[in-house]
Amino acid sequence: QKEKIDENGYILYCPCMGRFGNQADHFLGALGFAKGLNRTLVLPPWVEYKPGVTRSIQVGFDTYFKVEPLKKFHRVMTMQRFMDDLAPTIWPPENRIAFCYVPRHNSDGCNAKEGNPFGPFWDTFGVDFVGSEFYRGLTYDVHHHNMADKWNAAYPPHKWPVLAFTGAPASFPVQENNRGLHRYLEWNEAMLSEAKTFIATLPRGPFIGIHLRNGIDWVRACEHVQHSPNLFAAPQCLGYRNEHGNATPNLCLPSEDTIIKKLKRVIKATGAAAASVFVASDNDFMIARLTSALKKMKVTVVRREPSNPHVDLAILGLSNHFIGNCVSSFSAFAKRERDVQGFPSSFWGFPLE
Ligand code: GFB
Repeated sequence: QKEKIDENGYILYCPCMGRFGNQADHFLGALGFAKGLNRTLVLPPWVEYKPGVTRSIQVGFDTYFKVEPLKKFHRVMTMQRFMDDLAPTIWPPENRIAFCYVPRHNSDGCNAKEGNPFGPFWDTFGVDFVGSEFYRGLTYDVHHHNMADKWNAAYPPHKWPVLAFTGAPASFPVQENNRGLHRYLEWNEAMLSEAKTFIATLPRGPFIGIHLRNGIDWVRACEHVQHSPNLFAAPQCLGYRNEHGNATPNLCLPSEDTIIKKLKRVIKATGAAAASVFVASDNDFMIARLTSALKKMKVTVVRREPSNPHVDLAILGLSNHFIGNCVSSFSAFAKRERDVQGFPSSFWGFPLE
């Protein structure tokens, strides 16, 4: 069955910044934005990068998530469906205008396809742009200043059925008002089943899920923490106005001592029943060191192989307690997913010492 046309128009965008955690933050913002403007949100594929491959790879939104639950909040459809069913009529090639805040790449246009992942993203759907539109003065914060009315006055849907954004129409990290939208973002059955299959291999009893973000890119990023008191996802623990302090090196890249102490405390609090620790990491899983440190507590420390970021997140989401990295948007995904379900979480190095 073909999709019916939404007279209120559509929002398209490229999740062109960062990897999964960044894109997920942006997704929640874009969802809130589309709801504010009352336009259907076209669900973009996730942009992924494979080692040794120069062009980004686009992975369908529904490869990981269910589409239906999002509809409880707002009208959405996948980009593939939009391009197949609707674009030929409401967004023909000669009408494809790219939206951006200001001109990009020292030019007079949005250059929406300039660079990676920009070009490969739109190429996936055979989209070329014939012009640019700058929306200087408008913001994505539809929760204040009648911003949605301003957008709709500037771009009425009958004249502008499609707003196609060069980057996500959202802030990073996710705006506080949009965090709760995570409740509509559910893993699909395939992802849940992979997570549950792994959990079934763990020793019987509660397990603690931990995220160790410690790859070289992260080590480098954390060097800037002194000058960025609310770096990346840090508002999730420090507060959006740094109510709970400024980011420290140990919050960004916790020491082994911090990790072990926190883990022991959480295991004790979970009760003698805590049977295992599931480690998700992009680099150093610390399996041997954690195993030896937790020996007396009779806790098994495990990882999942092969490593898969989405399955790791789905497992972290289902753990009895989650300990994450406050600064990482990857950790932030698990934290939000758990928050909306009332599951407990904590962060390395927080509260600040
Ligand atoms: O998700 P993400 O935007 O979070 O990027 P941050 C980190 C990526 O590293 C993930 C991999 O999307 C995964 O591909 N990764 C991290 C992991 N932790 C794990 C894990 O536990 N398991 C697996 N399988 N993979 C930001 C970037 O990362 O870091 C920024 O998005 C920038 O662009 C900054 O590069 C330094 O917020 O942690």
